[in-house]
Amino acid sequence: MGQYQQEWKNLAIFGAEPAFANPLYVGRPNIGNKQSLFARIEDMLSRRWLSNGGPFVQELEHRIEQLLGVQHCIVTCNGTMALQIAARVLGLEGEVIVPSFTFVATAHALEWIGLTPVFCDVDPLTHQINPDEVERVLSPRTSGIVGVHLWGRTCDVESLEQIAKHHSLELMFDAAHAFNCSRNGQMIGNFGKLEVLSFHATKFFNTFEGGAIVTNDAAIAEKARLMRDFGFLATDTVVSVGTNGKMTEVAAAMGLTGLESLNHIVETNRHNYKEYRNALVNLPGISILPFDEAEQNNFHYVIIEIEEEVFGLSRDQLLQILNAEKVMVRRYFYPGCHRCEPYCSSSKYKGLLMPVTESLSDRVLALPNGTALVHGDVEKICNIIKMISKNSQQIKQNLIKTKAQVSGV
Ligand code: T4K
Repeated sequence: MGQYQQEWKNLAIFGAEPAFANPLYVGRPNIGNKQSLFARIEDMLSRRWLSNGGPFVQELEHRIEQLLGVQHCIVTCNGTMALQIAARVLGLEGEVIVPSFTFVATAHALEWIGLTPVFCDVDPLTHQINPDEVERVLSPRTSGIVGVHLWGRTCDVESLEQIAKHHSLELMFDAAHAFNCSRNGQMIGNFGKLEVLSFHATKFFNTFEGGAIVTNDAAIAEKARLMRDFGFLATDTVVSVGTNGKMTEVAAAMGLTGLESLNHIVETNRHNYKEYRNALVNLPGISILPFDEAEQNNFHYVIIEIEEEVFGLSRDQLLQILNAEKVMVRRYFYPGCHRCEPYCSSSKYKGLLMPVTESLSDRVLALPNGTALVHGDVEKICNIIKMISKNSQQIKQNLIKTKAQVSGV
């Protein structure tokens, strides 16, 4: 399979058989040891304790606190709910600044609870929230900033801390991509007032659906625990408004099982990322987003940028060609939150331009990674991309011809 060679005429987009029999997905879940999971589920069923702060949830919170060196972990039913609870715990009101180049949940979580997400642009090299842009969109109505550690690379925490301090703003982080990552040797989870994690099925580490708020502030942790459970302090004692953000025992069982395989997942991701990097690094018109290897990384998101003029094909053409080969690359996070509903149709956001976000969301592709890939898959994907690069002009002309034939022009 490693020797896989393909002629451009034999691309599936021109009618040949796809290179892969089964689709290779970005976000294919990493599954730990099944026997270990089944044993935990057996325990859970025997004790008939399925939710509401059961032993697996407590153990998972403890394990995550240890792993991240953080004092409090409050696990939730998903990352979006954790963001909503977090924003309420911090008492955010009015406007909250978020990068536009992120998964739409970062903005929706705020909008959902009646806040106004104010979008700012990102840095073209790192893709992270740009502190200068944060300052540019500040207003008297701003109450907080949600930094995002996009792709598990970390954002400029120190500059955001300075801005937050200077303007008396709350600062929290959407660390949905950054579980088990560090910044300057400090684990993500320890920055801002709190950080939010996602343990969705497609993430590096999953609990089917799940998330967490992590913080070193005991008062914040206490409020978050109450809000996660309808505001119940004890049986029959409701002391605050709350919601149902609880994680189930079966989700926590999946998490505890996943933690046992964490090193294996990181090593697999690192190996795949390096293979992609070595194969694609010198391809004209393709650049691969680096990881800072002095830090701890999960190596989950392998991100490439396509410069159409140099590569010879657009990002969307490359996506179509690879998808036809059953390599299900994704154009995360197209088209940028400010160009999604309800924001793009709202008068509040009229005329909003985010040049870097718009350019990146037209250039970026996420490649498959994780333990679902088998030996040889990455090499085969890279060989296809190399062949496309070498023959981009003929492929482009034939794509145009094929399109013309299909539309009968
Ligand atoms: N903040 C950020 C920065 C985030 O990225 C996210 C979530 C959140 C906040 C919110 O956290 P959660 O509330 O989700 O915990 C996926 C995930 O649904 C989403 O969790 C994630 N970010 C986002 C980056 O990716 P989609 O729309 O790409 O999902 P979908 O269904 O297209 O799945 C992606 C691929 O994964 C599919 O092509 C197939 C594969 N897949 C998926 C599932 C669920 C599988 O192979 N097996 C599976 O079980 O959003």
